[in-house]
Amino acid sequence: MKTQVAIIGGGPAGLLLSQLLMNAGISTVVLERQSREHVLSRIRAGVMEWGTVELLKTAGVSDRMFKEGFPHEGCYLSSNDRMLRIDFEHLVDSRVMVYGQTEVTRDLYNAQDAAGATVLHNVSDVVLNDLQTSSPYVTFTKDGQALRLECEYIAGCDGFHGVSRKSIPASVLKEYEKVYPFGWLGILSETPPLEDELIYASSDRGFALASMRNANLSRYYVQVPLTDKVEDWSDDRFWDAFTDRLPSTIRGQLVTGPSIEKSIAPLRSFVSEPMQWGRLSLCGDAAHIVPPTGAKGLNLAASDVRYLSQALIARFADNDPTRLDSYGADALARVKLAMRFSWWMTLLLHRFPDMSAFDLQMQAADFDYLSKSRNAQISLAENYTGLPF
Ligand code: RFL
Ligand code: PHB
Repeated sequence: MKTQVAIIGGGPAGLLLSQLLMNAGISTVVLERQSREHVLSRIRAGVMEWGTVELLKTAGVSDRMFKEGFPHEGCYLSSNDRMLRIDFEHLVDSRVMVYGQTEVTRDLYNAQDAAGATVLHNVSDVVLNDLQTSSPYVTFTKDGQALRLECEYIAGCDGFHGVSRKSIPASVLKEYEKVYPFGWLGILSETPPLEDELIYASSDRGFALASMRNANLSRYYVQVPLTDKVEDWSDDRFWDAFTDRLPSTIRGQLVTGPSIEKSIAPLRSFVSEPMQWGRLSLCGDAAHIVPPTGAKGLNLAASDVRYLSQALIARFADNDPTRLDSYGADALARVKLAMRFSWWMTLLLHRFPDMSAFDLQMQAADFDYLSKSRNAQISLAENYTGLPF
């Protein structure tokens, strides 16, 4: 098999890259380890920066999102009983779109089908070869058959546990990581959302987040110790803990019901450098992970794809390799800013097990400053709705 760009991983980053490149007349093959059903069963992100929304529009996959998604012009932060609304619209003239990652991925699969894309599922033994030459290739197994895909460039969009990052020699890779001493227990429930906008709730009992998917589908999270298992959390226990962390003024609004999904995700910040090595470019979770507090994971994947698609299009359409040469550095600079924001928002809102009385005072002062300073709110709004490219 032969293509111009081999894409490892058929999650949102890989599919979006494939769609943008195909729209520009560049051939792609996507290799995905899982089945399509499996990829579409993963419940993940829910909030998109407007830059991500615009990129999906450019890719021609935004019709359903504009019909079924919910633009939000603000969000709430609370600290015990204090509630603060961050007004994106007035502070930075921007907004976000609430539309599930699962739906984005579904829209991308449908668009790829319509474009006649080659997306191979259930592939295994993916190995990237000759990355430092102008004719790299990928070997893999599909339906018991050993196959070889020749290409000009490889995009590693295979998530945190993929093979792409590991194909860069350890002597070249630098990795920076912070593992947080807690996770998020998330549930989906067919109940009306607590509020019209998201609530990031900090309290003496820990953090909670009230998010949503649609008018009758809520997505709620609570901070839990890393040692907890999903089986430890009955629905009743979840609702008690969640309610307890909300400002008392809004507790009465909460509608509870059975959970239809429940999972725990550990929180970490991770970035590896370089994001590019020879003919391999990494995109999305393959190169970096952020804690979900700032809602940046999917948005960073989209941001990388934006830089890489433009660079590859310049390379193939205008024979201009300069943007491709600087892809790693360009993408990484924006990644680091979003990592800083996600880390800061995590520190602002969570209870860490080892917090001293001083740490607690400073965290409370951070919230107080945010509630009193329009400049601090502008900074939060600017970062949350998405920094420029
Ligand atoms: P993905 O989605 O992990 O896709 C990678 C794909 O590669 C495949 N793969 C391989 N394929 C071939 N060969 C191999 N050897 C392979 N190894 C892996 C995998 O099967 C998979 O299909 O990475 P991608 O595309 O970079 O997308 C990143 C996003 O999925 C991720 O950043 C977000 O979900 C993070 N995230 C959030 N991001 C936001 O922007 N806003 C949010 O509100 C938000 N909330 C969240 C989140 C992530 C969460 N969890 C569970 C980690 C909430 C949660 C709870
Ligand atoms: C979600 O709806 O899943 C969600 C929203 C905002 C976040 C994280 C997750 O910061």
